[in-house]
Amino acid sequence: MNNSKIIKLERYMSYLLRHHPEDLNLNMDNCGWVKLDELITKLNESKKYSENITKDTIFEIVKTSNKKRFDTEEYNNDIYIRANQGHSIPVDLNLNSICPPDILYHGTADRFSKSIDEKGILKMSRQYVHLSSDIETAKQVGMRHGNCLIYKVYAGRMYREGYKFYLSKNNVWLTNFVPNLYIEKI
Ligand code: HQG
Repeated sequence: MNNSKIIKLERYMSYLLRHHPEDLNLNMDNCGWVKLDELITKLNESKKYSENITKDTIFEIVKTSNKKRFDTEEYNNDIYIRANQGHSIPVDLNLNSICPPDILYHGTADRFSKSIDEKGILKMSRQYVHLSSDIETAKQVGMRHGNCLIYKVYAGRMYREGYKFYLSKNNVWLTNFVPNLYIEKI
């Protein structure tokens, strides 16, 4: 598969595994895992792709995904795949709450700033608010929405005051809500 087809397939896998497994009638367990064989069979049956999708195609995506969006695991002789973060459907990612760095960043669009300044950073349609430990990643996330605006999040202070933080396997910081008293525009 050429690069642009791989990117398109990666995007569709994110859509399926984070938001809409029912689009291909995938059986997903409550931790977000889907059998790899089932995913491949149903992708091929969907006739969305002119080339045959194989295990190698999917493993290439898992390995080369710039954000390491997917994880695989073997259980009872079957390989399972799931998204590391970004879900809008409720899944249990089995993450333990850990102490975050003092400062994290959230990239957004400037048109959301009035509402964010008022209500804080909400998870909106996703399971968690997504934060990064570096400004560059926040910039890229924000640019997806328009004119990028970056908030500094006083995560250490939040943690000490009882808020929980989680780190996904691909190093995205997750939390349930960031009240406006812990944010500052940069
Ligand atoms: C904004 C991508 C108004 C929030 C990224 C964001 C990330 C508010 C948008 C991951 C608000 C939701 C998640 C409020 C928050 N009023 N707007 N009170 N509170 N918002 O896409 O964080 O590339 O659901 O700032 O890299 O942009 O797909 O969240 O702009 O890691 O792997 O509401 O998705 O990963 O947008 O992105 P999203 P996000 P992938």
